[in-house]
Amino acid sequence: MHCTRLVENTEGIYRSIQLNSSELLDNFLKGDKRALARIITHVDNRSNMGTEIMNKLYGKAGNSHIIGFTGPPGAGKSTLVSAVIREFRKRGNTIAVIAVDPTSPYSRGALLGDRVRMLEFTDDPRVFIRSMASRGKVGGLSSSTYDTMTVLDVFGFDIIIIETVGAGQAEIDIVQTCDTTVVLAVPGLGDDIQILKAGIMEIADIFAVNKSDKVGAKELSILIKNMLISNDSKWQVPVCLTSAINNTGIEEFVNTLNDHWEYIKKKKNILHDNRLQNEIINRYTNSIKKIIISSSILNNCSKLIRSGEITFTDALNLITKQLQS
Ligand SMILES: Nc1nc2c(ncn2[C@@H]2O[C@H](COP(=O)(O)OP(=O)(O)OP(=O)(O)O)[C@@H](O)[C@H]2O)c(=O)[nH]1
Ligand SMILES: [Mg+2]
Repeated sequence: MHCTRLVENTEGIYRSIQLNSSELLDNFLKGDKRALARIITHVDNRSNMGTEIMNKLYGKAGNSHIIGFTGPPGAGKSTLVSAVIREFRKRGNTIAVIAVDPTSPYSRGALLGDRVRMLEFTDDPRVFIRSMASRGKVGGLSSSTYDTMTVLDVFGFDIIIIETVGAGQAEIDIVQTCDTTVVLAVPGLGDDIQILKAGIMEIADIFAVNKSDKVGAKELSILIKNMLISNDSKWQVPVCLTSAINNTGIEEFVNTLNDHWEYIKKKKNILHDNRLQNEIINRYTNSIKKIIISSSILNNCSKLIRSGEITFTDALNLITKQLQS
């Protein structure tokens, strides 16, 4: 017991002082970054104190510009995010980053690389970086990631960036959660395949063709532009060329992020709407699956379809009716 506590004491002396939730919350609301880190740990561990604090914070969020960065592994997401942090800091904005690892459930801590890359910001009190595992929820963002976003929002960060490897569901979750979704593409990966991957064109508010110092970047940006279906919306998805390591195109890219924020701000979906929707859908999906699996209706209907007694549509209607009753 004692040992466990010691292991958890990653924030030093501060952690050994036992604060109750309202003291912790007071410090947090005064802008204490250690209190922020501690609250996130509580939220991540799903502790009672975490839940207690979250219930007080839910109503206060909604001011930060939440930006999602997604794209294939190694596209330069973390490097680009670092360059973006530098640019936003130059402009006086405060910024928090959550690096989500959606890949494997057993690789907690695998994002050490990202942490190391972003070490240059550890002394800046206006930058906060946290790595989180997506932990279980198939490919998507975990509940504690949503909660962490809320915590960071209430703390008052102007910008919150979520970095996630493009892995299907995580991308979709990002769109539902972020105000601005940036999709990274890089030359040399077999262009069309990476872009055409399930619905990626639809989710991007902004494309960043990173590694623009490499051969084929310009061609790739033209290809993407041509693939973008122009719609009636006032926002036409821009394709930015960036070279994160050479710091080129970053100013323009950050201007584009701000342009989208100006465009979307008025109709910003408060995080909770999306999260409530996601969680309710998950809950219902799970309970519906349980009902279907535990009943014989699926099996019976399949038999009836096979024997020609009912059609597929009849079966669908029958099952839906049963679920609603
Ligand atoms: N040539 C070139 N290399 C870059 C650029 N941006 C990043 N890289 C390199 O690409 C490699 C991967 O960069 P990361 O920032 O770790 O990429 P990532 O997308 O965050 O990777 P994961 O988080 O592992 O998916 C590193 O070696 C970077 O130095 C760029 O603009 N040009
Ligand atoms: Mg990364």
